[in-house]
Amino acid sequence: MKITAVEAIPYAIPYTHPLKFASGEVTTADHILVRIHTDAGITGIADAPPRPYTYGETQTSIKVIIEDVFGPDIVGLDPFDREKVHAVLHRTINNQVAKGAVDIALWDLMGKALQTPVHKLLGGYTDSMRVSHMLGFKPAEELLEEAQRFGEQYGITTFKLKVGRRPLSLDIEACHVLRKGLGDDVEIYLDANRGWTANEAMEVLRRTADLGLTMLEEPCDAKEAMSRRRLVDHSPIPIVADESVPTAGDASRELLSGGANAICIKTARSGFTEATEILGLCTGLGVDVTMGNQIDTQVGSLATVTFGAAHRATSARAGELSNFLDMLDDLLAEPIQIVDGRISVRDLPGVGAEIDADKLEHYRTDK
Ligand code: MUC
Ligand code: MG
Repeated sequence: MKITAVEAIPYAIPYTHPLKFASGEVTTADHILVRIHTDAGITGIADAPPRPYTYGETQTSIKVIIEDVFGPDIVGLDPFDREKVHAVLHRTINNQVAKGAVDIALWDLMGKALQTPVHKLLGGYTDSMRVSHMLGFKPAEELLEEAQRFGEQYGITTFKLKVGRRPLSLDIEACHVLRKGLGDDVEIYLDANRGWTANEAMEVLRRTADLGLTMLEEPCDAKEAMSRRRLVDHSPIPIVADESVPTAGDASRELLSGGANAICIKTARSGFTEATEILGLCTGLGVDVTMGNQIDTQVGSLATVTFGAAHRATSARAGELSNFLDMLDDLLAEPIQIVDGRISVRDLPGVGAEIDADKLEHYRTDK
């Protein structure tokens, strides 16, 4: 089987309400749908969500690097020769979201060619994941109402609260209101998206110490090496590296330098291949992992659940899989269902993301 063409299709689907966090805000899913075609008549599919404020990639940059740089150099290669494809991708540094989508589309091709679901090829550990819902910036009472609604409607009992605001009391109050309103059995953890300094994060941990929070993600810029290491050393809960660790090399640096003691894996920026390397590093070192959400569509969330359910360590914690619920629509032909707080893998060849052709035609912005 040979790759014959690589397409990077821009599309835009509005959100019903914006998701706000310390480093940005999302009002529209202005993503890229990647399609890799082959001479076997099989097409691999993946979604690329640009996060310009995080990684610097935009919808345009992802389209251009895939169509003008990566695509022409992987045409003619066999999708099963993954190392050859990765040798091409690795010549270029950064551009992790574009590379991640190419990688997932390759795995989709391999699964389809073998008539096997990719979650089986990757590890086949379990067939569903518990869902964690991400709560963006809102007044504390509205956050509580959203969490209670998601609990009642979908059975979700794990929430990641976006923090990183100043004054610190805004987020500290939100933590107290959520814990009081949700009770002790609900898991709550925090993600500051680099909004604080390490010392501010330390103060927040002190002032929320009695709330049973389970993790603090990317509290400050990982480059604040010394104070971040002090935070990691003194924190009673794991300090999770997220945007500082898109590659296995980044994860090694943060873990070995003491900048983090847990790692968030996102398939959108690491693909399945690099995510597997990061996971091996973490399990080898005895470090916890979480499956993160890059504010993914249903197509992207299916990729996350495919990888997450495939391995023991990635399915141990709830994965961040539900933010697509804030989108007005999606490209996925068969919508994802959240049942009793869980999302199941699809027992279809490949990743199982069948695209609704009419919706793609409607939402694509290049025609
Ligand atoms: C997260 O975990 O940080 C926000 C920005 C981004 O790149 O991903 C999201 C969620
Ligand atoms: Mg994060």
